[in-house]
Amino acid sequence: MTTLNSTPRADGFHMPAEWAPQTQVWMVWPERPDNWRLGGKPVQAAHIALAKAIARFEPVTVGVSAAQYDNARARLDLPNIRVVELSSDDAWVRDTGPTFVINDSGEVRGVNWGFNAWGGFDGGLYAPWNRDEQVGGKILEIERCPRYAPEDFILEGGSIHVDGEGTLITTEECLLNRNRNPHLFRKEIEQVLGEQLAVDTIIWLPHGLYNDETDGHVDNFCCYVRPGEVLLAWTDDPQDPNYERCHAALNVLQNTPDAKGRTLVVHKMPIPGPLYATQEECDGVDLVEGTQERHPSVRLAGSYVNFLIVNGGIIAPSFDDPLDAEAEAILQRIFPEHEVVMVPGRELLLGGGNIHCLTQQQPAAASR
Ligand code: KQY
Repeated sequence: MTTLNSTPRADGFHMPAEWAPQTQVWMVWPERPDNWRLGGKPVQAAHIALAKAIARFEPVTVGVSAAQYDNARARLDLPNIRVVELSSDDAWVRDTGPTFVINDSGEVRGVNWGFNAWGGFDGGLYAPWNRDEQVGGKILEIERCPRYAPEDFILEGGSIHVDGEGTLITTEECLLNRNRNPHLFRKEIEQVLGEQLAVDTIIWLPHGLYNDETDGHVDNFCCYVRPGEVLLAWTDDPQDPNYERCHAALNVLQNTPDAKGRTLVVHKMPIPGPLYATQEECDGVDLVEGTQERHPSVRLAGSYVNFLIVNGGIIAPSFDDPLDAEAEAILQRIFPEHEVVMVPGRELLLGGGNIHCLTQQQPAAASR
């Protein structure tokens, strides 16, 4: 595999926005029994529904362990879905996969970040994570994409969103957490992001969503919907622990010009629930020391913002919640040219994330 010594910015590459044309979406088969209840069987059904929904719009590749290969291959024998053997520690390819970058002459490369399972031995979610750490490099090798591998830098794809025009949104709660890159100051983190993704302006939201076990990934809280416009998870209820978080984020978003000098338009998306796992759902998860325990008293970080943009479609989670219809209507209003498809997201949420966290789009670089 070719590892480049330069940086994407120096070579004329940048991270495109999610709405840029894509060649495929990557997913990784969920199976670890200390994260997914009942040996992963309910979430595997939800994962198949998700892969099918995406495959209506573009090809999907699902990476699967040797142990689950036969099962996944048989169940995913569906149009537009490719299955490849790929070891991992869990299914969160948004975070373990590469961040693809493109240039103006039709080339695609990848940034292969360091990964420490959302905090290593200081609040991380499981150990070991060595198979997860290899996922990005393996995907790039399968795709014959040259890779950049920034040294000594931990980053998960779910902790950033870009507009493709020079601005990146992230959260202080995650990127400035001492369990990610404690050896770097904010300015140094900004420099790495600037070089690796070719962004000029970083908008720092103080927090992500309450109880998000990733330490507040932005992809569960706020995302770009087009240049100059974002969608923010929102509550008007001062009793909701998200109230302060949402209002603090709105304040930053309305007062930080982007790289093009624009003041952002902020759309609001209600937060479902509050949602909780049932005792039965928690009891279905294996207890393993060092892995996140599940308890019915702990509010789940459910969010409609955790959706994926594909070619012509928006794939968003539903939660059997009274707000599902409103969320779908908001997405359809914001994306009038896309078909909004709601996919059951509860089983995905029980594992600690949702659709955006479980997918990684691969951009198609059209020659200009
Ligand atoms: O949401 C994500 N990006 C990852 C969540 C990991 C949860 C592991 N239990």
